[in-house]
Amino acid sequence: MTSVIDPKTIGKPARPRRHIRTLTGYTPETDDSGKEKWPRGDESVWKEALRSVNTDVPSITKSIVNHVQTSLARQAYNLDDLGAYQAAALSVRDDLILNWNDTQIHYTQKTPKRAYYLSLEFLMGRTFDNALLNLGLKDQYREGITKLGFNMEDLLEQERDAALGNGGLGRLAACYLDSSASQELPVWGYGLRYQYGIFQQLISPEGQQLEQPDPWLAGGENPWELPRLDVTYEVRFYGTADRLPGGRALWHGGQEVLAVAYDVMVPGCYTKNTNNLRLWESKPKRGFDLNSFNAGDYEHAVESSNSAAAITSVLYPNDHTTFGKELRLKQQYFWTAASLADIVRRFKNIAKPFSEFPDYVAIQLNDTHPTLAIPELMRILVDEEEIPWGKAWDIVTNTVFYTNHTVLPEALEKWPVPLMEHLLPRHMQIIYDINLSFLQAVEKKFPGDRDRLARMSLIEEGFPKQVRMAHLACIGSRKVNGVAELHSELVRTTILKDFVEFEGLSKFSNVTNGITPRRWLDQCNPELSALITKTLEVDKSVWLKDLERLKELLPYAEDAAFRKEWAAIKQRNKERLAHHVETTLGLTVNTNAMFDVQIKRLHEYKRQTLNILGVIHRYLGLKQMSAAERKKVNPRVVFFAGKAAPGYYIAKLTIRLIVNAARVINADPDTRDLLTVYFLPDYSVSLAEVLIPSSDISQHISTAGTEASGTSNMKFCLNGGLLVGTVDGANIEIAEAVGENNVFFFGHLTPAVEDLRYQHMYRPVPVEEKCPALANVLDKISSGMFGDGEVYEPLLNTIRQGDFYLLTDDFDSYIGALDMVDKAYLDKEEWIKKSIRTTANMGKFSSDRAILEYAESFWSIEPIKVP
Ligand code: NBG
Repeated sequence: MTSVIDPKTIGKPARPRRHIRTLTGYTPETDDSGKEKWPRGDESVWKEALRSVNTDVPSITKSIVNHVQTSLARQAYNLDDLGAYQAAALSVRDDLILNWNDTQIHYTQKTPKRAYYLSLEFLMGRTFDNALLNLGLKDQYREGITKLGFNMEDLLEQERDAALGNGGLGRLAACYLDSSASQELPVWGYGLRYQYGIFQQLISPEGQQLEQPDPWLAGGENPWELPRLDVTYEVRFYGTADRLPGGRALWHGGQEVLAVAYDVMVPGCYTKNTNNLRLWESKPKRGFDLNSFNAGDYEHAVESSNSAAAITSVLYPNDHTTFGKELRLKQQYFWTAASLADIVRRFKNIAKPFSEFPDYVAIQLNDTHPTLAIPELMRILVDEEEIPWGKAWDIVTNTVFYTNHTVLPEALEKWPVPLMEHLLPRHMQIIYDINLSFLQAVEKKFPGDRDRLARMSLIEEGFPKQVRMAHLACIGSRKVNGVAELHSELVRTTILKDFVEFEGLSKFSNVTNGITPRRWLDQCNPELSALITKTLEVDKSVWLKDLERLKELLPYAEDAAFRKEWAAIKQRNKERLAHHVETTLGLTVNTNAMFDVQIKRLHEYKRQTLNILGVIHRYLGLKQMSAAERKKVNPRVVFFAGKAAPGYYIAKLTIRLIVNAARVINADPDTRDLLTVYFLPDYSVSLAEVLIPSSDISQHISTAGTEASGTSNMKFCLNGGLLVGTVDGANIEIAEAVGENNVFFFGHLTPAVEDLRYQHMYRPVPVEEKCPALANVLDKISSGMFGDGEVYEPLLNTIRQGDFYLLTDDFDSYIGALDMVDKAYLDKEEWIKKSIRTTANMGKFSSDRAILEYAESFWSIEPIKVP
């Protein structure tokens, strides 16, 4: 049969296709008496064959072996750890699918209001262990795996991290998914299925960061996702938008690509509820661009099919910077368009008028990356559903919510108008239309205030003009929030001040970030989790879902036997980390020393540089001491880990300095029992899971007012590590919760920062005068103590001149704080008490609390338990 295409239809938007659902959403029909009808075949034969989750060891081993035989086509003779992991993972996947299916059907039947979390990044890490713990099947699987002749820990190590994120923002999204499922909330995530996640970091012999692609899907099938080749949408780029009468427009021509869904199962903790993370992959539409194909331009057609596949090929590895790259904007539109098409389709299935859309749908924008959801929803409502502009705007602004994750100017997204006009002509029209009525309203409230209009406009004047995405996200949303108290205050008083004055304070609020205690305590620190369960005398599912229960540990700080157990667990976690370093890097770590950890993206504002300069200062001090003096010193091991954006020259120099300083310091026989430094390459979620439980102290030392929240600070404290930090982000709330005497604060406060920067600029004081100790460290680096000093000049000059991140202002008090740490650590019993009290007071920082705040205060959704 030949297919015939009407040439007139080429390049025109297709008529909306009725979506045929095959896997999710089927609901039973009822007969005349209202009884559910069995859809086909013999009901009893079906029911006999249906299975439920395998919970006993024999059915688990049976299922694993079945996958060895069939899915892997292997036998006991040729099964290695990787194969055994794959078979076990497929077996767990089967169980997850059962729960997932029941959950989706239940939601479809009950039609609750749902929330959709749109995030360009989901930093999930490994799934196997987490799934087993949430299903409550870890012990059974361990037993089964042992009986089959394998070791659980070895199999867990086989899994590759799903690293579809840069750092905190993506990991937060992953924690929120876990909490949504665990709290039985109908929440779906939407993201992109990148072929390459965050790059792998290698360190060259000179100490340079090198980047290598992360083909995380290359190992074959990913058991944690379900390809949904039947769920596809067409997404258009470029072309022309012709305005029609009545405010509508027809957008046609250009390039059309296909979005294909991959569903990732997100199991809740000790509940059947298993939510969905839908990731989109781009594919060429019918393999070719029909426009070019029809015009006889075969080569261009093939080229454009490559460019379709490129859209979801790689995660952009920049954290806190934007580059205005066309492909990045394509990613953003591709993902929001596919997600909205899917959301609208699901809404239309329940056959309600669009005026009720906000009663069924809440859309959360994770930072400005998905802001195009606002004009895209307007386009769908106005152009496709023929809803009048004003009504459509009401629907949008009652559906969308926006979370801001940074006030750093370099991270606030702006897109050049010419690029937008070219790539998304219809959206640019919509943005202009929104802007006009918005500015008219502002003018009405503040007549004649032209500066204000210029400041608030969605369009920033300049060459080229730029679209300010944060402004669009703000005016298109029902609520705007920051991620910690201080940060939300800064959002209200700095970047969105004008909007607060125009729209009123009540639209702007705060939801302090949280972390999931399932992964960040139960999974990464099983011994501590077991001790807590034993001590609280409740099932662990209880306190893991109600983290405030940790408060009940407080009295045990006074119990010497409990303290001993607590300290022994910390010690074993230190040994676990030491073992990891030994096996991966071949280095021996002194586990009798204090472990001091700073792990996060490399960024000037996070001030890893301050840390390494402090380490060098300590080293120089040790070198000057007599043997007797050294005996009194508290031995310390300092760990660093983190990736720098590939184009971030200064951050890469910091890595180089850390690596080379470590080399010199660790080799010095005078000091190496007292101070060693490690840079652990290729930081990941899995590496964090080993590092975090082992810390005595961790460092969160950003310049005041720059770190929106931070979430690793919460993870360390939950695991009984003490915090060294500046008065910034969530550090402040952590100190409030655990007590200021249990944290080590230093540095200037946020209100002082602007003045200090002014001083640096207009009344500079040489570092030699201002901070001689720091000047001495800088001199030693320049003079070649850690290899060619010239190499580091650009880094050192950022401190000597301008010093935007205030290292010269904070260095002395930083060293002072570390001295306090040394003193406090001498009193071991008191230290352990601090550690216990810290953990006990971390209940607030569960992501369950955070997600419930979103659900109740913003989305108005309720838990819905799957029976
Ligand atoms: C980051 C902030 C962190 C915060 C996470 C999660 C961006 C743009 N922001 O402080 O820097 O913890 O978001 O909210 O990645």
